[in-house]
Amino acid sequence: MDGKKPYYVTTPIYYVNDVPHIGHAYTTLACDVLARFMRLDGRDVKFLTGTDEHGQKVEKSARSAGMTPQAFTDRVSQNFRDLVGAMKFSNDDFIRTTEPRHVRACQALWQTLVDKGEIYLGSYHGWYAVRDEAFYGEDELTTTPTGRKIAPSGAECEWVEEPSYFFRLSAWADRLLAHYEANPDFILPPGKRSEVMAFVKSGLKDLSVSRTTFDWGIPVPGDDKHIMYVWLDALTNYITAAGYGDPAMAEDFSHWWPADLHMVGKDILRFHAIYWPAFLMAAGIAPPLRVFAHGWWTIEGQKMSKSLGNVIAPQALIETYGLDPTRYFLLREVPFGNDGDFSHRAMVNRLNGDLANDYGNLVQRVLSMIAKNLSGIVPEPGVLAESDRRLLDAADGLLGTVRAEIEVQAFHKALDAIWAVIGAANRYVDEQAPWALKKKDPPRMAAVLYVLAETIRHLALLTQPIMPDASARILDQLGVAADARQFANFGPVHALTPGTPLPPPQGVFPRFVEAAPTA
Ligand code: ME8
Repeated sequence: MDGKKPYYVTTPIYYVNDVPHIGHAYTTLACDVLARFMRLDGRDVKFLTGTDEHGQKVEKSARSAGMTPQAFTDRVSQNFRDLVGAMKFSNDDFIRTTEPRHVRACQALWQTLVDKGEIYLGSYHGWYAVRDEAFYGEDELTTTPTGRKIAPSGAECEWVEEPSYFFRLSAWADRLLAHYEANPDFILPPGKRSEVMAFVKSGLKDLSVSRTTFDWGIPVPGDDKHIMYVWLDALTNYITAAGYGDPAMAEDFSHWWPADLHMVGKDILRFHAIYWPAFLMAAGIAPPLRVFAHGWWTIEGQKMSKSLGNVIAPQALIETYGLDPTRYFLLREVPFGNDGDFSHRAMVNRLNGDLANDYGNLVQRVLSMIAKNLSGIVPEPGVLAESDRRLLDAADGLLGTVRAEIEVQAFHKALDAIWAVIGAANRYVDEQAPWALKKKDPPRMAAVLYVLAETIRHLALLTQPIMPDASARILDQLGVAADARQFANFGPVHALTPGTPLPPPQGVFPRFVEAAPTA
């Protein structure tokens, strides 16, 4: 904590009953890119992910695996930690809701809500979907010919009748609406904000926040027949990790909270944009600054499901296409916030088009000309022409553009802007034809290659958050020191130093070649 502006970003905490797939990797990847970007931009970053380990759904999965819930969650939580390693996520913390720090924070929040008169004892009777760990009103359900009740998410509901504590959610509708009005960017994208507002305007009922018919969860303070509703438990993770409920961490909590961003899938927006700010406001805690709901991926046009057998493990993508192309594809292919489809064809087009042909080829051409024609030494720029300045200014100006897009989680637009400069740089190579200048005008060839190398330095600095390995390899090949890769090194002041010897160039983005069909 050194006076730099803090940036706190969180992923949803994942249910451990599932194996990690591309949907989970997507959410965490978006946060990873934000966290890396903000660190490079000089912010003090906290990036949190973790696992949601309590509740009926996890208890059921443990039982069918023939294990105790604790042993089961200890084992499967590891799958999500392995994903962190495989995708090179740079999270600063990994929270498990079974940890003592989290139990303490949940009980502290509960007690505060009780003290403020926001929780009361009653009894619940209604529909509950274990798959979603959510309560549904009769009017939201459809009935199958055999009488089964199905939630809008497709999850089957069961009838529940039991004593329960309630949170006075109904009393918070007006204050929630006032909060959305006063903070137009609290929920993004805007279409999702309208949906949430319409839902709140239609009226909120008090929310059942404890259960008595199973016991895998956090006991209600002073009444341990009840365990806390798993969503109250799960949402609290965001403040647990910031230090809430631990007097020794009061200073950390005021440093990190409110979080800058909770990144979530559209399926769980209601919990984050309605319940969570209401719990927090009721406890006298500031709501997070933003909740962004991203879209869902389908696979080759189909919903991903275990029964269809089309669930894609991120590790499989990494093995087939490489880590950086996978990271690039996921954030480039689909406007962030929309649903998207993953297909092999689309992936190969991006890999061979944007990466190999555009970015890779630019880097490769320039570095090999410097190696061949200039003995691998950064040349003197000499006097710059108008066209040189134009390209350098475009590269320098990218930081502001990309920063503004990243600020609103528009990854695709940030990448569009970067690729526009890659396109301009490739056109500049063709126009200037440095290969033809070798004999005709060597100082001009040196100037052109210097301008290009400097442009590539800017591009590689900016692609670090999305493609950390490839960008590092490019910066290595340009002789950019490890401590000169922050965005503060943008612009002419920190330009490449003429006379610096460069290592021999190596390709960074190989083309994807389809395996020959086997007979
Ligand atoms: O909901 N496309 O956890 P979860 C894109 N434990 N994203 C997808 C996806 C897909 N096909 N499938 C899943 C929970 N996701 C709760 C969260 S937070 C306090 C508690 C992503 O394991 C998406 O972000 O079901 C979704 O919100 C998240 O995985 C849900 O993970």
